[in-house]
Formats: sequence, C-alpha cells, structure tokens
Amino acid sequence: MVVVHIDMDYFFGACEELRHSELKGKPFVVGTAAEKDKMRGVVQTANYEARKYGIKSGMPTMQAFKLYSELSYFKEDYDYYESISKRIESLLASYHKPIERMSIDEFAIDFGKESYYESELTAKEMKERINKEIGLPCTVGVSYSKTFAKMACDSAKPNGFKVIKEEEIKEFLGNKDVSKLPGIGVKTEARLKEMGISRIGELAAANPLLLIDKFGSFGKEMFELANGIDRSKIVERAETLSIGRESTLEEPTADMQKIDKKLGELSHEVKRELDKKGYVFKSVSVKARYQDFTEAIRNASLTHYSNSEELMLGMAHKLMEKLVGDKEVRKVGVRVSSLSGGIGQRRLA
Ligand code: TTP
Ligand code: MG
Ligand code: MG
Repeated sequence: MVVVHIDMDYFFGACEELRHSELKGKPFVVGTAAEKDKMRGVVQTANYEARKYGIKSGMPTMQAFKLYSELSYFKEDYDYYESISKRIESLLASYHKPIERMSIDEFAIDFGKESYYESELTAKEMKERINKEIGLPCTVGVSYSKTFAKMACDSAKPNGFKVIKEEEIKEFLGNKDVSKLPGIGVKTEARLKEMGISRIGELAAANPLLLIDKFGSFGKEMFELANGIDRSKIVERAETLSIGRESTLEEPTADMQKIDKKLGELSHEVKRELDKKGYVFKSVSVKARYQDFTEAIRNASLTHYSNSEELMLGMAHKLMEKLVGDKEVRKVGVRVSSLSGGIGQRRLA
C-alpha cells in the first residue's frame, strides 16, 4: 500500500497572500481577533518569515508583536479558506483515488497497490498542480501507511517532498522525540518521559505489556507505531461533500410545472440521504441537460445552514427557472453542498 499525505504550508496565511500579493516576503500572521482587538487574540498561523522570529500557531498575538513589532496582521476568514480547501479537494478528487480530508488543509490519498515510482510521479504532479492552479505551496509525504505518510510530510516542511519506504522507517523514527508520533500529546509525552522513554526508538524497545498496562489499547498502538506497524485506515468522506440526484424527464419539456414535479422528487431523495447522514446544507445547485445534450449548472448559497426540504426545493425551482427559459430540457439534477454536521466532522485542523 502507498499513501500520499498533503499538507498546505502556512495555510490561512498563504490564502491571504493570494489576495494580498504585497504581503509576499513580509512577516505576517492570521489571528482570531478583529483588527482593532488584535492584541487580545491568538495567532492561528504565521508565515515562514514570521516563524523566523519564533512566532507560531497558538501564541497570543500580543506576544507575537513583542517578538516582531512590524508584523502585519489579518483576521481569519474561515469561509474563504474553506472555499480554497474545497478547490484543492476537487483537484485531488480528479485523480479518482480514495481521499480522506483530515483537516481544512490536509489530505491523505490512498494509492493502493501502485509502486513507489508511479506514486511519486503522480504525487509530484499533484503538488505542481496545487501550486500552479490554486497558487499555493504545500508539502507532500509518501509512505506505506497513513501515519507515516503524515510524518514524512511533517518532516519535509515547507514546500517539501519526502518518501519513506518500509526499510527506511526504523531509521527515520529512531531518533525522533516521542511527541512527533501523531496521537501523543503533552500528557502522554510527560508520562512516557517519566518512564525514561523520550525517543521513538526507546518506545520501540520498551516492554509492550508495560505500555498496555499504563496506557491501555493506546499503549499497544504506540508500541506498534514505534515499530513501524500502522493499522490506521483512510476513511473516505468524499460522498459527504455533496449529495445529489438526477433524473431524466418522461419527455423533453420547457414546462416548469412538469419540471417542478421532478425537482420535488429529487429534493425529497436528497433530503432523505442528508438526514440519514446527519448533515445540513448551505448551497444548492441544479443541473439541466438540454435537447442538444449540452448541460448547464447554477448554484446559490444560503447565509446559514439548513435541513429544510422546502427551502431546497424553493431554491432549486428559482435556479431551474433561469436555466430553462424557453429551452426544452431532458434531464435535471438537484445537489446540495457546503455540508456540515455528520459524523466526526471537525471545524479546525
Ligand atoms: P497546520 O497545517 O497545522 O499549519 P499551517 O498550514 O499554518 O502551517 P504548516 O502546515 O506549513 O506548518 O494548520 C492549518 C491551518 O489551521 C492553519 O493555517 C491555521 C489553522 N490552525 C489554527 O487555527 N490553530 C492552530 O493552533 C493550528 C495549529 C492551525
Ligand atoms: Mg498546513
Ligand atoms: Mg494541517
């Protein structure tokens, strides 16, 4: 198995740089507070120029300004970053491989049985295309499992590319601090250090029974990870990013009453699927296929999340009216996107 892990470099900051080209090369941060209250907030990310001064995520903005007083500041604009994240995801989805979106700026892609050679070529192309088509830098890790692909990526930041094969893992892990293993937080790290285990190589050589005794099943998991055994799976959530249905009309028509009947059925099916998965939506799009087989899509967004079938249908109707005009359509579709809720969805990285 080959897994490719992609994590965007200083993601919120790089997104701001896209629309503020004057920022390039200057130290700046993105923070939680409005510009006028910036000293009360926290740094969400710092570009690499700002990191040179010791500024980093999670630090009070006040402290960041103490480290570098000329710092530029931006308030976060989550919806904008989310829209760019979705564009990255659809670029990656065009490769037709299972993808897990692990956070707003992180994707794990399952390359299955492909060779390292082939995987590397494709992964490099992905990195190139994210850079050219979206305009953002990222770092890519390639390995034989999800956790190790992520660690390869972390170790190659920024703008890097790193491959770690099975036979290289022991050496790669050995000297690293145990805190570098995903899942080991400050508490676990402190407890391990009390036991005299501070490097991953030491964890790999520890008594697994002792680890299980202290940490339960997580003890077994970290022992295995330290020894290069990773059982984590890529959990695809692509189907939850949008839910849509389409259907061919009995006969081509420009009659909105007939089309509405179909939109009603489709909205009902979409709503059922949405409820089954526990999602709410913010955007609705409709698709029409005309007599000459050309297709057109229109979409609209709400300012809030909703799960109302009535609202979905109302929006679909309005959008479809514009698409139909007086042209006959033979097939129509309804799709909701910008979903939220569901199982295991988190807001931040
Ligand atoms: P990360 O991928 O952890 O960090 P990054 O992309 O800013 O920098 P790099 O990957 O190059 O080290 O997080 C992605 C985004 O998530 C980040 O740009 C801002 C947000 N974030 C927070 O809001 N708070 C945090 O504490 C962290 C770590 C990230
Ligand atoms: Mg990142
Ligand atoms: Mg990340």
